[in-house]
Amino acid sequence: MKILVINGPNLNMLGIREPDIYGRETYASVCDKIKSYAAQIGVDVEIYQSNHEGDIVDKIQSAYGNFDGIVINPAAYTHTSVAILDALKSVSIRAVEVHISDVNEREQFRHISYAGMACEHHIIGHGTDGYLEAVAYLAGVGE
Ligand code: CA2
Repeated sequence: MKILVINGPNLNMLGIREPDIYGRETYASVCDKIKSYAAQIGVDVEIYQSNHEGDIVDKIQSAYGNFDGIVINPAAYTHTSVAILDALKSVSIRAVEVHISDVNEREQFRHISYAGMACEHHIIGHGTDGYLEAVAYLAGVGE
């Protein structure tokens, strides 16, 4: 099984600022954690991060026919991007939305998720372990 993990803008800054909200792990260590968990459960994983909406749309489109599942944390684009929603719909690949923080307990503008409308499952506020839970969900581990 092949899973694509997509991270949106500023998530590459993890561990550098706002540790109270996003924790102290660096982006590189989160990626390592996802890769080693995926290897442990026999999943082939690719991780992609971009600060650019169109690049994320391109990456989702390129997953068509090449991946069995998408784990996506669109970061700020969660709350604004119909383009990412449409891209997820266009490829019809099973998708899971992840947010490190509990967006529903934060500002009102973070309560709307466009990308989430194309996702079958949502893992919100479980910290960076949410990525592992999303990979496990798509792989059917623990069912
Ligand atoms: O909780 C999440 O995972 C978010 O997707 C993170 C986004 C935020 O806009 C969403 O509302 C919720 C922000 C990612 C920015 O990450 C930073 C990491 C370190 C320092 C500053 C920002």
